[in-house]
Amino acid sequence: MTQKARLYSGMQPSADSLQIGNYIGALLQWRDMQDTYDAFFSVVDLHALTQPNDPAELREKTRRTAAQYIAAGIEPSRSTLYVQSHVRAHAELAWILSTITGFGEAGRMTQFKDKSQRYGADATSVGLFTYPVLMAADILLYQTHVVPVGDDQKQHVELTRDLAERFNARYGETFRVPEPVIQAETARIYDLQNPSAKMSKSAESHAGVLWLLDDVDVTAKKIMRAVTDNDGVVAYDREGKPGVSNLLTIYAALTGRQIPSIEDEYAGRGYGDFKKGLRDVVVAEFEPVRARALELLDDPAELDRVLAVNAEKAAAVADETLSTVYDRVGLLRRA
Ligand code: AQP
Repeated sequence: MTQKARLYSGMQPSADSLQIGNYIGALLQWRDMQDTYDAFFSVVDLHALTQPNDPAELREKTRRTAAQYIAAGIEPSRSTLYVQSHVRAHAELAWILSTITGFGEAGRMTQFKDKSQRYGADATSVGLFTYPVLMAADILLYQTHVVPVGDDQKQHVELTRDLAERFNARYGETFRVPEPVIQAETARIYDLQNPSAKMSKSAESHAGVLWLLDDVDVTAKKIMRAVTDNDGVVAYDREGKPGVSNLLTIYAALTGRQIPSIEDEYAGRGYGDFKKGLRDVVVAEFEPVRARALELLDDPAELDRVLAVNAEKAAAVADETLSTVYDRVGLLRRA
């Protein structure tokens, strides 16, 4: 039997619910890839610490994120679905990699530059600066072949590749150099109230965010109130008609249909009908996922047990890599 290539990806538990962009841009693709690859999906709680968090809420968000992975079809018996902090090797390898990362190199990461500018120097932590190094550790620990990510994470995967090559050149072949799989632009979802901004868990206003765990009537209302334009034509034009184009993207992604066929269906029918159609599609998609996630969250002990089993599977792989790394860099083994 040929060995499957390994895949690694993760999401931050940065909200009580995931949003439809996480679902379309990540979870649906993960679900489709989990049989082709030996897939590792992590809830990256250590990364979430780079934002201020209430400890009890972070724990709850971590469980909720894991429950939504499972509810969306990531099966813990087919994929390794675990919580990042349950595998200590992540933080340990991040330290080692930080010692071979240039200060200037880390400072060039655009996500850090954007976020640190937004927060100001005093509210910007060193953790936010080294975030991409922790991400590199996540990926390299599993000898990953492919990393499905959004376009905004491409630079972090490039850094991961550079660090892997640098380490290998300095200490001998240790890490597989991973390839990014960049999500198609057609999988990028924008805020329903501000369709020039990416939909985000940490958006300031929730009015334009479709949460997986929201009540269906809340979701329906948000879709009916989505920003469109004045020409009344259901047509895709990302520049000229960003609101309608975004709704078409969601419609197409959830139904598997091509955008022109949806445009044809709603030709001459106006935005009201189109939004009702989309509302029905989204509600039908979300309802079973929401119900399953809430059911899983009703039994946290069982969910924690599943996560613990998967953390052990992950740790077995990660510890092996870390132990090689410790030897290569010259750390004395404990007798
Ligand atoms: N709007 C989006 N459209 C398509 N894909 C998206 N993703 C996020 N937003 C969209 C994908 O979901 C995964 C989430 O990764 P993350 O939790 O590490 O953080 P993120 O990319 O920054 O996502 P958010 O929702 O915007 O979270 P916050 O607000 O916490 O930063 C990734 O695969 C991403 O591409």
